[in-house]
Amino acid sequence: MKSILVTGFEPFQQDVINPSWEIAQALEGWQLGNCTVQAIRLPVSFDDSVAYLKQALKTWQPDYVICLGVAANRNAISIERIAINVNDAIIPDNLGKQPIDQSIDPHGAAAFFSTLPIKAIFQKLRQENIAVELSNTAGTYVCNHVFYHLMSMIQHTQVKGGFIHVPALPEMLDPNSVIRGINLDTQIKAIRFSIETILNDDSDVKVAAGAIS
Ligand code: PCA
Repeated sequence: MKSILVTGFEPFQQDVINPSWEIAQALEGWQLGNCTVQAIRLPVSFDDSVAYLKQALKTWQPDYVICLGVAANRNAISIERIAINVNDAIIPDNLGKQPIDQSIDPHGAAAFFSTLPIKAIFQKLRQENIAVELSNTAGTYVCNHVFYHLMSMIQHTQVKGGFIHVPALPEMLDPNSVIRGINLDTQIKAIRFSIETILNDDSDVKVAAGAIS
């Protein structure tokens, strides 16, 4: 048996729901071939999120890890390419901590790359007509922090991992907003397709999905 750990976050700022946890929760126990999904909810805290993740890796010993978080200003499922070694929080986390221009790990690498087949996932979601983009920044808040620690923790192991940002749910947004969000069913489908892609083929594909600026 293999396992895939899917993490989601608790709500933060004024929101009462975080789609990343709704997705992870919906996928808990889902089996695909010989692989089972384990889900955990991470606190939106620079310190505790990493402690929870570390504990989950120890407990579940997953073969794959997908960390999910919401990026409410985005309109598409955002496959993250890179985690950078900086915290620069424009709002405090749920425990009041607000690091500004601090290294995540003063002795660590400047950045880590996702080891998930990001282009294959991108291509699969595009084929399924789900709004998707490749992203070169996971921000500098708790999501990037968790992504960086994840990649650091699994770097010398066989475990493959990465981060996907999801948009807000339409009901979380101001009706006048230019951002439309994506409904929960489609978001769950998108992460199911992502898992399918990861399990089908560990290797990535060469399709252009970068950015000029
Ligand atoms: N999104 C935030 C933190 C938790 C979440 O779901 C982020 O993008 O950093």
